[in-house]
Amino acid sequence: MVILVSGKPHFKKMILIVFGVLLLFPLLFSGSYTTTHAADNSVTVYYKIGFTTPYIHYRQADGNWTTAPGTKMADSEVSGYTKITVNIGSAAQLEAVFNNGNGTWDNNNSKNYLFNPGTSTFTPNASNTVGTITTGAPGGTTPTNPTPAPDNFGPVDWSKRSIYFIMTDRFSDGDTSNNNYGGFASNKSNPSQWHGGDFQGIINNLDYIKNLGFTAIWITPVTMQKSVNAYHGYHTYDFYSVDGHLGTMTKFQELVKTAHSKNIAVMLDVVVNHTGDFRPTNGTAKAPFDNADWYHNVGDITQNDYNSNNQSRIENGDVASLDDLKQENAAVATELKNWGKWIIAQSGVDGLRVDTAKHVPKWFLKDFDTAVNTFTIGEVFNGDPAYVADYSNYSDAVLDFPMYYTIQNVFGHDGSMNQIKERYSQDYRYKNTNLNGTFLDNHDVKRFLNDASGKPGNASDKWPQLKAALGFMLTSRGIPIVYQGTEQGFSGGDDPANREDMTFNTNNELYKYIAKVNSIRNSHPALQNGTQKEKWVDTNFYGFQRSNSGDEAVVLINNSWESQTRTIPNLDNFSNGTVLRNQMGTDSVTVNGGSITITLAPKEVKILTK
Ligand SMILES: [Ca+2]
Ligand SMILES: [Ca+2]
Ligand SMILES: [Ca+2]
Ligand SMILES: [Ca+2]
Repeated sequence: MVILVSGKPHFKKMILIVFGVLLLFPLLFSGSYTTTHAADNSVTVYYKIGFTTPYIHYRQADGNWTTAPGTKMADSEVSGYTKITVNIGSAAQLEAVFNNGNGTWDNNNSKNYLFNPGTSTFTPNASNTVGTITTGAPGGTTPTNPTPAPDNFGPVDWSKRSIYFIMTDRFSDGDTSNNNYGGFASNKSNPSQWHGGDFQGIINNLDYIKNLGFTAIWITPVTMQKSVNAYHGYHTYDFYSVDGHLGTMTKFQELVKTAHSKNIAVMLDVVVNHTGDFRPTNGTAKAPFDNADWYHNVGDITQNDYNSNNQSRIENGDVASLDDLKQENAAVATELKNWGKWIIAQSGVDGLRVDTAKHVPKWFLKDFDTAVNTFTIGEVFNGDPAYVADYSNYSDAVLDFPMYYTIQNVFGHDGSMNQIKERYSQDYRYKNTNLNGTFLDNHDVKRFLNDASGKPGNASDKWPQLKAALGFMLTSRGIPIVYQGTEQGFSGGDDPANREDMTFNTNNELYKYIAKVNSIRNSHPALQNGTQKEKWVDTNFYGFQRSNSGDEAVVLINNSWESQTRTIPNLDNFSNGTVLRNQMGTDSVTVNGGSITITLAPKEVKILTK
């Protein structure tokens, strides 16, 4: 039935007419309300968009009808459909009619539509007469794009992996047709705008990454953005859509499957702390994140909040005006967890990097980790292990910011190796340091080569410092993470200078160096997740041994600009006369009474194995 109303002056009259019709029918179906159901008895309805702005007028859990025109239906994760979930209390079915919010109705010829508990999809008839109801979400039980076929990759032991970190927009443009998606044009001459990198570009360069020796990639967030400046992906507009600059969900699935075929695991960056900066003047993120009650809205976190370690402000305030999500609203927590499960099921990724974790309540990080049932590693941007390490009890692991600062001091500024000993002295605070994400730099800080002091008297000579840092990081405890471009000698400063467009020169000396260290790491379980014992430390020299089920490796690092000779005693598990070969070169050394005497060139790293 269609009730034509030509304009607002007739609106009250329309409501009277509508109620005259609708109030009768609930009585006809009153028998539906005699069955007792659980309190969480709910109905989810997908509405295939016929009315441009559809409303659903329905009988609520208390048996009363909504006030006409009812509830505006929110966009769903399925393109072309809106969606609503209604608690029907003790009712057996949901009774509902649809309208355009302005007097045009579709109400099953005045008999109301009836939806069973669970999920249904309603498709209006093209001529807007009686529509049809099918069980399940649009296209079947999976509420959107094709589910990737299982590729038997299985659960990933992240403690054995090494990660290459990709900022997708700045990596490789494999499909120029998507560069101006949504009207947000790519402009490579502006470092703060989209540059065109995409999933296809990553697919095209997976062998570049594999040959560099990495066994995993971490990619920046894939959710739909809504800004010419949100190329990085951290300003979500629509959680349930993939940003078109990067490609489609189908292309994302292809990326994951292709990576898996090359034994490369995939970690996805996710942001559950905030959306983009939409409130208060630019609307909100897309439904269902379009409710004011879903945000804290208590203003920005101030420098004073950080300085005074005001954790409630750090968790509830906005990070740089980004709209802070209110996880203590149960609807928000549920939606974020459902979204996390959905994006994993859809894409087939193997783990999540949780952005801005120190701004998210710890209890929610734990809930989220449990719900998504995969590996989660939190970004807790803080140099104090006493603050950072506790987060490893809520996510599976944390990015090791304290170690980042230590590496910067020791290797970037020729600091004392005793700082490494000091850093390791705090390892007891973490749940499992073999899962700490270690890094020299990332997209939020100056690149190592920008910050490093260089050789005394020749400050531009920084590569020896970088190689020593890489040699340490790629062999020591934790999951090593290398930011794209490190292997090309990129040296950008603060954001956005540190987000250079990639180049792919496999002859670069740094590319070859990383590939070499990674190949040694990949063939030695001791260097992946073996136990680690310090064997030598002084100002200029550090040595450690790692052991794993009979596999042994000794790593020695000279952090000075002069050659250094040391006798390292007390090595484990080597019989007298054992020859240890330096896998980074051609030299070898013989174990004598558990000791070796060895000379390292300036800034040299040696990796000794049998
Ligand atoms: Ca592109
Ligand atoms: Ca927060
Ligand atoms: Ca805001
Ligand atoms: Ca987990």
